[in-house]
Amino acid sequence: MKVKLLLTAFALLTNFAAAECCSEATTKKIHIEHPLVRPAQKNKNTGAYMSIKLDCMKATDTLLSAESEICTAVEIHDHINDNGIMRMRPVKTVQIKNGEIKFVPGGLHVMLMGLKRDLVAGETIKIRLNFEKAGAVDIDYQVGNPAV
Ligand SMILES: [Cu+2]
Repeated sequence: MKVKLLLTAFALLTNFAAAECCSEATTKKIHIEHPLVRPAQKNKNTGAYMSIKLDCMKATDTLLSAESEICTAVEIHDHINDNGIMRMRPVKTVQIKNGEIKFVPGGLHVMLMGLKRDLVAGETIKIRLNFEKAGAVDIDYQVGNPAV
């Protein structure tokens, strides 16, 4: 019983130490860098890319879903190597660990399905990212072709 109590106390202490390092980083300090959506025509699908950064390396958060008025459905996709062919597949959630995760062509991306209108390079569209800790984050995505 005593041992269990000690272990609990230790767990609480270590949790506290981690929390102190990150302070509010796990809840609000989330940054979306280089948000970009590939241009595409009405009724087609397209991909959105960005880097999701957290202030603290030890902080974690999870991207639960994304939504946008611009299309009929939004999914989070990843690519898997299927016998040498890269295929997209939907993923339920994306964990952000070690402070950063990148959404890039050929990797993770936010898939905008069934565009309601043409997306033209140079314009800006809104996508909402829903995080477990940070909550809903509205981001302006530049429409343009990725460098890679
Ligand atoms: Cu996709």
